[in-house]
Amino acid sequence: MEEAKAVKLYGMWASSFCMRIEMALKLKGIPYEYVEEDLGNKSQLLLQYNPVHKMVPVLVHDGRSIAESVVILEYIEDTWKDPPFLLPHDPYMRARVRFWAQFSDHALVDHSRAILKFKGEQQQAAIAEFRENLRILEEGIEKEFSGGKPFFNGKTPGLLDLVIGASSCWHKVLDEIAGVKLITRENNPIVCSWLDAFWDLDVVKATFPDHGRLTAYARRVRENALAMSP
Ligand SMILES: N[C@@H](CCC(=O)N[C@@H](CS)C(=O)NCC(=O)O)C(=O)O
Repeated sequence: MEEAKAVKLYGMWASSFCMRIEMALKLKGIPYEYVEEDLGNKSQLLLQYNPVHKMVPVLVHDGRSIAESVVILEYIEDTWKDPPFLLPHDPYMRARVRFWAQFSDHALVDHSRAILKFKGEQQQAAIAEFRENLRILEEGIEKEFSGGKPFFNGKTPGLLDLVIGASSCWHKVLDEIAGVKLITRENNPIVCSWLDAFWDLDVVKATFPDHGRLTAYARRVRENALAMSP
């Protein structure tokens, strides 16, 4: 109980950035307390813990806060040193994991947001960019992590698996909203077979929100965004 008090995660149920952290904590077996934030009415504590970005996730460990999901994942790995490991031991391969995690956040997540919030030509352009970046990612990780099976990290998922994998619950929602199939077995065989293994993990099943609830939430976000666009 004392230990559970030591780690708190400030999150929001629909945020895949927060899901990454929940999955990492569960994988590592770290007890934590989850605090749901209302992003429309952020708590004073969230503003105090993340004054720069004012975003979730924030991890608070023994009263000290850490923001930015990838920074938090690295902190978890550096602090709880027992297996399963989230990063490879070799410094070069660790750097490659960080590179692709950063690429994925910019090249996939940013375009996912655009697919959700735009329509017409802008949405079509975001879909095309997403697909092209997924192709680049698939080619890159196949070359660099082909030894890693079934995960990029090997037998157990690591930082890169969590970063790319947590977003995948949103890809299914975007398929429905945009009437497309962003990831297909035909175009993305490597990503698809890796996703099969990822979705099969108990920690993933226990963390991903209900698809219907997430889709309803996404439709509301989209309606608001479209209502505000000129
Ligand atoms: N780069 C950040 C992104 C986190 C992020 O975008 N959080 C969103 C929820 S998905 C948020 O807190 N948004 C509130 C806001 O923008 O005011 C990370 O990796 O942690």
